[in-house]
Amino acid sequence: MSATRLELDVLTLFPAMFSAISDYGVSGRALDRGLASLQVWNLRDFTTDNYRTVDDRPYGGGPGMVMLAEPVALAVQAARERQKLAGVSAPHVVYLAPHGRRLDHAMVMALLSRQGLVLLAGRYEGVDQRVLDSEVDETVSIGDYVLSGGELPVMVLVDALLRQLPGALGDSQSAAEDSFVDGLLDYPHYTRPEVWRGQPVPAVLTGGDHARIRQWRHRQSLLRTAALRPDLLAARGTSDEELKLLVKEDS
Ligand code: 9D3
Repeated sequence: MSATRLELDVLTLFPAMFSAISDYGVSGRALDRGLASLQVWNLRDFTTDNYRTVDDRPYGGGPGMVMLAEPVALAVQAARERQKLAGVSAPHVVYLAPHGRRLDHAMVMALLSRQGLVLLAGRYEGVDQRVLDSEVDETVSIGDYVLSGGELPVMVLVDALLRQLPGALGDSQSAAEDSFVDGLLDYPHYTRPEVWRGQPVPAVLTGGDHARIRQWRHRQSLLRTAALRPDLLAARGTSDEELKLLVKEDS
């Protein structure tokens, strides 16, 4: 038994945007290493008229345009067929839209437990509801602000997924040590020089006592979370050991 690679299909009107995740950094490396496979489909290639039309005016009137159901349905079908050839019989279909459930770390991990994902990025005012009703399993938002389309949200989600795959991060990093995994914000970081414009690095970090360093960082994470995100701290609670750490001034 070995972990099988994550199969990802993206449906978009702007496939070129996805070089931002396939060609750079941790996400690009994860794909190069074959930890996941990413197929990007151009919805315009699934149009059925000579003008390659992908949108039309909304029934009932109102501003903007709506993406046609048929090209989306044909693209979802193509993605399902590719996933089947890759060994995924029933991929989870996710639509990125402002009305979706807000993405968080728990949702990333839940989506990661799927063998395959089909990710639909909308443009204009959205996609004809009928194809969403018949093809989409889950609708996801990345936060309460208005973007120009679903491509950046798809890339945010794919980046968050790929960095969790075993082998995606370098030896010195670990997804398990990421902020949010234990419900706390990250501690502050320092690098050379040891004194910069009169400001020294906290002495504990240059002292070589690794148990003390670990305690100091844990305390800094607790203090930062309490100050900046009390909601996160309330949600996870605080252990007796952590309360002791907080009052202990010299750690
Ligand atoms: C006035 C109604 N608008 C909804 C807030 C229309 C609308 C605006 C922007 C419909 C789609 C979009 C494009 N946004 C996305 O596709 C999107 C998105 C976002 O804008 N914010 C946070 N998460 C997401 S996921 C997809």
